[in-house]
Amino acid sequence: MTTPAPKAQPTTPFPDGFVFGTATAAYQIEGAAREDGRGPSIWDTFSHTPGRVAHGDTGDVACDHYHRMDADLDLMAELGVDSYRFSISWPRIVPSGRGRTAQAGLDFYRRLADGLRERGIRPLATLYHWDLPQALQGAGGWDARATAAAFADYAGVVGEALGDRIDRWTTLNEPWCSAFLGHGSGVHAPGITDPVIALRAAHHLNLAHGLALQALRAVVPSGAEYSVSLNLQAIRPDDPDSAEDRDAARCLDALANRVFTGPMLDGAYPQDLLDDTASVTDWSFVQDDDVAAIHQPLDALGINFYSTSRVRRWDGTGSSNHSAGHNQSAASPWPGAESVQMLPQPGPYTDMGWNIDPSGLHELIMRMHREHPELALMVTENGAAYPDELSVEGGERRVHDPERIDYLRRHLEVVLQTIAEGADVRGYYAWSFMDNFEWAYGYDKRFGLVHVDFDTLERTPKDSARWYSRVARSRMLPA
Ligand code: GCO
Repeated sequence: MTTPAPKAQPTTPFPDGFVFGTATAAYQIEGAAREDGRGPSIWDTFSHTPGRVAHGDTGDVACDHYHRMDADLDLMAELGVDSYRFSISWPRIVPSGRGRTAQAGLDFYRRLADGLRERGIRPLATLYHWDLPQALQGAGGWDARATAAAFADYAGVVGEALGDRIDRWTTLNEPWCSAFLGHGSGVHAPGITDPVIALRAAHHLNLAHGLALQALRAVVPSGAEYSVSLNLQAIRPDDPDSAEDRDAARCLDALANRVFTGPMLDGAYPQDLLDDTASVTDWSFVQDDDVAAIHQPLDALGINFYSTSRVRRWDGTGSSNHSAGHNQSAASPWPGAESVQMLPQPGPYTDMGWNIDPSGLHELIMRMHREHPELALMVTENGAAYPDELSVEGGERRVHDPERIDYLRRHLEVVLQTIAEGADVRGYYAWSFMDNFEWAYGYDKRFGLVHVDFDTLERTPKDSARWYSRVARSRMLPA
């Protein structure tokens, strides 16, 4: 009989060395889209295409972080976080995707890394958070194998220039979204809806990850740590006693999770994934040594978590309701899963319409711990959008966001619980440091700890920022 794990108390301190961080991504905050030699990315093209993004919003200005970096870092230092996860904009460094590099772009991230270190905040750099240089899209984008090699070259350039001051690297952010929202449902850039391309893109992203790790390790001083951030999905069968519903969950688990963890962590694509998608593709785009190239050692796995999914076997009548859950859409992003129906989840919901269920985070952390006990884990994104209201009280600007505090607290309680149960969870990054460009939703959805007025660009820490600051400084959840 196994002894039940002790129940973590909210007053249990987080372990020594546990990292409290916040996260952002380049296109969502930087603005300065045409400055200092930056080339256009697929998100510039997509956001400037009418009908793609709510209200026609673009990242042209975003939070104007490119020009306000120092003030933003001061604000971050006031929060007392240990680490900041940001992304490097590929088209700012290599404007055409391959070839000539832009020194000004490298200088910006050098100043960012130095500014963080001066303030005692450890940088964690993501190399790809969806802003593929448009010139590469013109040459096929993630549908083209050569994009993986171009990514490795870019990783080498960045590692060479910044490896002396950044020692935590993430290759890709949420390749599921790049592959399946970008090429399956088409709600993200480049807006393609083709199941074969979606699967090929997934493979080329995997290959890019493996080649980039090799390129980084060749130039970055030893001792650096490497990871990838996956939006692993907690997929539950509607009726756990139904073999058909369990099989539907297995099918989506392969397409959402194991299509990445298979080659990256286990060194093989799962057979059931190949079987399920056989009517779509024979996977002949996977060449002989690809999986070995993808299967590189990792120091940590980043998990991005927001909500859960529920599925059942579908007889093809009615709507398959693919709109449920995090970052999914009305058109199906799931190639080969025509007989799977996504079901609406019970609430409560955030402003995204995503259900709140921290048990999904518990499930995913414990699963990864079980399957890869040697792998350190980090929650590299977790957070909630709410329609925040700014008020002025006694001359002071305030944003009261108790729901967001509750969301963060409940997920941090789960993190403590998984640590008590033996999982090696090293850190937690709240998404996001500040309100920003929420992809197809534009500026409508606010995930920040810090409020941004998108007319004046004024920043106001929300109550959740004060709360998170207490957590980061005291290393425990306040009673
Ligand atoms: C993602 C991205 C972030 C999002 C966040 C909220 O998960 O989609 O990594 O860029 O803004 O997740 O949707």
